[in-house]
Amino acid sequence: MKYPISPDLVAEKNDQLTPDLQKDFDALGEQLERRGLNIQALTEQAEAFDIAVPSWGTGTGGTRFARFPGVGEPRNIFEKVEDCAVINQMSGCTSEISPHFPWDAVDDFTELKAHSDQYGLGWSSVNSNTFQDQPDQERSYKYGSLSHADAAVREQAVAHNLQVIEWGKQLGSKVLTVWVGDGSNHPGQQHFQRAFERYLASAKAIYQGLPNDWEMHIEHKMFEPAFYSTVIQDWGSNILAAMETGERCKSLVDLGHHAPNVNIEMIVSRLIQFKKLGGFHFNDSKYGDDDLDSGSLHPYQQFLIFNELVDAEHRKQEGFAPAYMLDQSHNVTDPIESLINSATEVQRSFIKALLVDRNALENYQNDNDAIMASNTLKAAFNTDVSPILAMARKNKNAAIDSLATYRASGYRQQAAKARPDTGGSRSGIV
Ligand code: AFD
Ligand code: MN
Ligand code: MN
Repeated sequence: MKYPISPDLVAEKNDQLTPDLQKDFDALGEQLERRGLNIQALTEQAEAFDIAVPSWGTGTGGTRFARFPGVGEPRNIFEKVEDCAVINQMSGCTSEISPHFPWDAVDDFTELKAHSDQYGLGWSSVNSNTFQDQPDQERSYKYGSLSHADAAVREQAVAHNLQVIEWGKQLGSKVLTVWVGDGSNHPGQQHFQRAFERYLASAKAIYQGLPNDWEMHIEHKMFEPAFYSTVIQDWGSNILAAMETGERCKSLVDLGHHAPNVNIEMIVSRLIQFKKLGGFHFNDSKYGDDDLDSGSLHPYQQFLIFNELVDAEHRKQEGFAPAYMLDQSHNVTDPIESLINSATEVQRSFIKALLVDRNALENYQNDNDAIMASNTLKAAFNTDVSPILAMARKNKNAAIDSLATYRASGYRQQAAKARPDTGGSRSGIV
């Protein structure tokens, strides 16, 4: 196994931090025991938790106004894999990469798979891209792709998705995620029903080419790049499309793709109930598709989402196995640091949700005791589970203090030397 950062450095830093961690861990363990919770079991759950990193998140993002690149940015998918290996080595909970095509397309996928294998990394959902024109492309997506009025454009977009599945097969992926920018900027520009009908026909054509052990995930987004209407605007359109398309077609929830203040946890519950929750793109948002770091603004909302997920697991809800992925754009931070932090924050929400006393909550709900029901959730949310997360990292030979260890390694400075800017980075675009 190959490590981008010296395991000796990680061990040395961990050794320094272990005595204090052990004290904090034991104190928390005692407290949790009084609440009927076992810290060892929780630590094992933290160790088993995994969330995929988006390949494009390893580059500095930007807005439509400007992009201010950092140093040592990955220039191709091989270098993105190396950065993902750093994130996993430090966080201990990101063992898979989600690639975006054609951005990450290579001539030899066997070579790419061998490259990721040596770092112990796998591949999660493959993402198609019909929201941009590529240089070698015959027809334009300016007015849409899977829902375009011209059948030839729709066929081209379907063919691209089928190609992405083929690439994904070579990497060992099992999920195709489809997000389209299709929509309209002016009232009257597009016939809502006809556009949706065309989308559904295209989605079915892709689904026909989906291997039996794969899922297709549809991602909704309220606006952008279309600013008046989008074809898959909300979870309603999404679940309808997933239901029409087929059993293994499910909805993907990107936290930034809803109107402000929408109750996302309830959307999650509805999707779970109808076996249509495919997965997540985690990020945080204040205004729209901000793609801010997970848990940086609304950690309670993220916890409430995990409360629904853990509840579904607790009830052994049939067919429940959502795929977790980050989808963020890092404009002012080192993307590696943001991704390490974000993965940990999502893991934190998961562990906190495991602390909820579900029997007590159910009783309070049945008794209409609103305040105690709310306090039951708050008791879990207000517990600092940092020692559990740190111990899980230590047990997996990841870094107890991920950011400090990453900074001490000098990885970014070395990358800056090894990867002079070619002006060709295609990562972190949106
Ligand atoms: C978009 C969507 C979608 C897409 C990504 C591309 O969230 O997941 O694949 O950004 O950068 O806003
Ligand atoms: Mn997304
Ligand atoms: Mn997005």
